[in-house]
Amino acid sequence: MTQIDYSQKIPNNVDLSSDKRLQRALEKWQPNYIDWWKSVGPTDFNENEVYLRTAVSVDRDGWAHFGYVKMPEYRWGIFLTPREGEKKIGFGDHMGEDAWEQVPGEYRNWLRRLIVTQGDTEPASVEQQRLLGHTAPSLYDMRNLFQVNVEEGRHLWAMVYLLHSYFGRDGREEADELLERRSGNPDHPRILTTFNEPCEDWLSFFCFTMFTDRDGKYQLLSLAESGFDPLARTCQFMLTEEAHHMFVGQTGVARTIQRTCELLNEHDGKDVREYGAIPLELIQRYVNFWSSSSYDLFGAEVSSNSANFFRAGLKGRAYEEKQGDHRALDQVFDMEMWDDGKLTKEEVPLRNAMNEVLREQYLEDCLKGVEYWNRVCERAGIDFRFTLPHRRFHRQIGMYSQGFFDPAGNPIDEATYEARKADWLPSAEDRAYVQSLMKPERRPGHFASWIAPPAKGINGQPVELEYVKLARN
Ligand code: BYC
Ligand code: FE
Ligand code: FE
Repeated sequence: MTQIDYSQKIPNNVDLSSDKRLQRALEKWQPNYIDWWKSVGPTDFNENEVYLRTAVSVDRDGWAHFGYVKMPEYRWGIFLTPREGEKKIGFGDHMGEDAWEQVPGEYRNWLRRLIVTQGDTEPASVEQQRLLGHTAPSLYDMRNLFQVNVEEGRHLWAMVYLLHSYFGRDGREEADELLERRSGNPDHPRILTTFNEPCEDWLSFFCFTMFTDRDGKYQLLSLAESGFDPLARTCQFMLTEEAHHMFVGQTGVARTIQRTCELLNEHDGKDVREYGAIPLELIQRYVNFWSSSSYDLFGAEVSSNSANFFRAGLKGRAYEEKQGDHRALDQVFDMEMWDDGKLTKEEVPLRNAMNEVLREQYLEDCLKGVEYWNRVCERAGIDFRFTLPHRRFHRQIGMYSQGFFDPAGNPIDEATYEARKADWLPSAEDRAYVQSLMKPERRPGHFASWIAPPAKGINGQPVELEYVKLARN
């Protein structure tokens, strides 16, 4: 029952072959997807064998198979966590009613919008990362990049399945448009801010997978609570893949820090740039940029959209079962409002604060990652400590975007902000320096100057494995 049918053109565990219309529609979308992959997915390397994991079952244990595949031949498929007994809606006004197997008519537009927004981020990230294969600091890292890319491709499939299967003609149109918008294209951009930012070096990639993929984790957790059961089960399975993406980010930054610490110790605190590594302060500025950009992805602090999604039972909190009152009807949230140039406390109806609730859950998780980086410094005997910028720092979305704040969240005036900006966010010079280090290292088991090797390889394989087989001629 949980086995995935790989004899089909589109591997799936949703019995696709029993619905010929749906199957035909998806098989029609499939070549457009492959065209999209070839034209704006990873440049080159599509002919190379990559040591990738592919989902072969939706069981918790042993769900993945590892082996060499060429990326365009990756078996992108449709996998939902199996249904468990009688599912009930777990929050909002419909709490306790049977979960929906079909789209409830009154919520159709909201639901479609949530699915489209989620779906849009997946191909966007692949587009953002398309050039990075050329400058990979090792074959191990190159493989991780491609693993993330193929799985984001699969996440797009996951949302396209829902659109095709449950939203009829407009769902099919939305699915086509998911292949038409382009990250960073001013005329036809991706929907959310962070997914239009350039991601042109590996420090950005690691920060992106640390912070932006982690937004993905929290959005998926909240959608995995959905009363629309097909969405909930789709997101549950996506979360199993997501863990590796954040591992890539967290350990990628940690290995960069470790390399810098080693050089600081070897050369007695000299400027590590002389040895081709990245100064810790510069890493902090990248952390500040990508984390704050990712804070924006939770939307405005006070949001009637978020109240509607919650009320309707479409989008809950992460780990809803651990929350107190699942209706959240009479509770309030103590919000720090930025109002007319001042911070004031105000009680906001909890449902209207759901974006902020989720952002708080996310911030706690990010903090653990930062603590992990600080243990790297500590173990090396280096004084430096990383910090997570305050949720008010450097925002483009929500009420704090109206003011200026330092990384600790203190209000400051614009002149001070402008004067200190280069201490807090990557400057053009920082970016140029990081870019100058982006020289490919393609010998198995070797690593670029700026990054330490990982503690272990992928799937119990040695670090020296030829994770991507590059043609030698
Ligand atoms: N950029 O009421 P508000 C992932 C818009 S990442 C641009 O606060 P709401 C992944 C908003 O659309 C997870 N626009 O919004 C990671 C609205 O527009 P309209 C992706 C923004 O709806 C790495 C207006 O501002 N999943 O999976 O409460 C690699 C008012 O805003 C932004 C989801 O996002 C922004 N940052 O909250 C690969 C889940 N923020 O209506 C993949 C689905 C807000 O005025 N999405 N706006 O035209 C949602 O749940 C919600 O749409 C949001 C926004 C939380 C994003
Ligand atoms: Fe994803
Ligand atoms: Fe991801």
